[in-house]
Amino acid sequence: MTILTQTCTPFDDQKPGTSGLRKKTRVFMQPGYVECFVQSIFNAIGGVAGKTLVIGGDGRFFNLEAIQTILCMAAANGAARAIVGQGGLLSTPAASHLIRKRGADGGLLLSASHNPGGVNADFGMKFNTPNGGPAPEAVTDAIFAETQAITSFKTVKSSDIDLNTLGETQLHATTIEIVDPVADYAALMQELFDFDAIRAWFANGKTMRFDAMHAVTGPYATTILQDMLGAPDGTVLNGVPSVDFAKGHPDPNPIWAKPLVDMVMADGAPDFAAASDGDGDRNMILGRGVYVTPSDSLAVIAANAHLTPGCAAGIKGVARSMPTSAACDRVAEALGVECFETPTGWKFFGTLLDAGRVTLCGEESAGTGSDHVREKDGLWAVLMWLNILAARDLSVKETLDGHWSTYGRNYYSRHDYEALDVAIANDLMADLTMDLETLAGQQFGACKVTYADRFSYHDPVDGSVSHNQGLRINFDGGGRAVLRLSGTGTEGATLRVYLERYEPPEGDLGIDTQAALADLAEATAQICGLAQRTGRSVPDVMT
Ligand code: VG1
Ligand code: CO
Repeated sequence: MTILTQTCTPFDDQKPGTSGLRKKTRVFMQPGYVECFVQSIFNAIGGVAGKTLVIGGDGRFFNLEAIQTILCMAAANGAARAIVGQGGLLSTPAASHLIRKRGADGGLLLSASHNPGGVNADFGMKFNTPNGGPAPEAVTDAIFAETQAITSFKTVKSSDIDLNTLGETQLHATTIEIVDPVADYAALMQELFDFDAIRAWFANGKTMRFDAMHAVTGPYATTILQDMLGAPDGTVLNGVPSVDFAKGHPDPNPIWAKPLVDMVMADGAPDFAAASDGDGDRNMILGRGVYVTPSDSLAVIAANAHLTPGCAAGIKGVARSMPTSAACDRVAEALGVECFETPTGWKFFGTLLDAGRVTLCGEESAGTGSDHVREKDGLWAVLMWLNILAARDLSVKETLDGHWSTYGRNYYSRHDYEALDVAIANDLMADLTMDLETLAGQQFGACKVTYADRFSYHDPVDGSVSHNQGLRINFDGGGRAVLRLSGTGTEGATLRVYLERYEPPEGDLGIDTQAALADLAEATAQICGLAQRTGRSVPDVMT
């Protein structure tokens, strides 16, 4: 088989964001585009000769084509083995587990996560390192540098590899191994959670709905919840992955998973409901009549994790992204364990997890996970909740109310302003950055700024520093607003405004969230001149 060296043009793109490269699908479909990025990854990690790679994606449009391209390039670049999920499928957490379990040298994960899929929607690709986690900044910077200089890639010509039949085939000197995408992951979940207790919970007539949103978790949830845990058929909704997620937006939040939220708020609601995103790393937790914010979910998990076999010895520490609410900080304090505040993006948890400093991690954007893998894990969070509910014999609402009456409540909401003009959004952030120091002591409506700063992170494990990770405005009385620009959007700029206010256990724990944060939202809009600059007075999405 001849190895072909073909020319390509360097990228003129901006730097990949928090989760690798995300673009319109048609951008990825341009001849040589995937090749250029993949060769850049290979070059940046010192080549793949003799190495083992895990490859899989969330099944969206172009997943299979991209995998065929990658396999030809892996063969041309001398990879020893490519482990591929059957049908090209691997959820992000399952891929993370497979990389770790098989001692692979890394993985290529194909997904644009919660972004819509289809020829006119989004596609994405990222590299995970041998620890199973998303590449840290040093590696993504090296990949980016390669994309700016690359002039050629290596490939072989081959007819399509059969991705549907389990077993091994050979492509040039590379062994291609097709594996069941669910089996290893399901076995890991069985080790971490008390499946007998959860099975008994279902057997006692408790009900659940899991919305896979036509994305990758369908097969995982069906196997684990229905086949292994005995939940009746019909527990998993939208469980067959589709290339365009049935034209939906596979983002498990109250906007995009509204039918599920409506279901738990209506008569005849199930005891528990949950959803996951395109690639299976996010989660939404619901109970009868109640939505649990991701920040609260992390805190509840931290307070109860010891009830599950995987965390029976207690947790070592907790880490949360900076914009995530401080609800888990209070639990960490009560448990006497460390709590870390990291920049947005799972890659920043990797060093803490590898060093054994933390057991649990979470982000306000519906990401929760633990040291069992190096990605956030949607189904893991769902099983964690099921295990807690079964162990405590409480409803979701009782669990949450009990938590607040012990620790107090961090009212929390994120307001997203999407598809803004990039220059306007950049100017807003730049001007606010300039003004930060002058804000202290100023009154905006009902709120007075105490201090404001720009978040830089000093990794306590490897000493690396990441600057410019969001603007923080703190208000009298403990309220807080955080502003940052999204690194995962594919259209214009997305401004995220994160609002938070703490109410102690003896305070009013039953206020409507948006009402509780209205003054803070108003003050923040005034501070950054939101309406004048963007012409927007209401966010596109509030979670
Ligand atoms: C968003 C979230 C962030 C998350 C990232 C990837 O990033 O805010 O918390 O880690 O998506 O999640 P940004 O830069 O758009 O705010 V996933 O499920 O899309 O891999
Ligand atoms: Co995701």
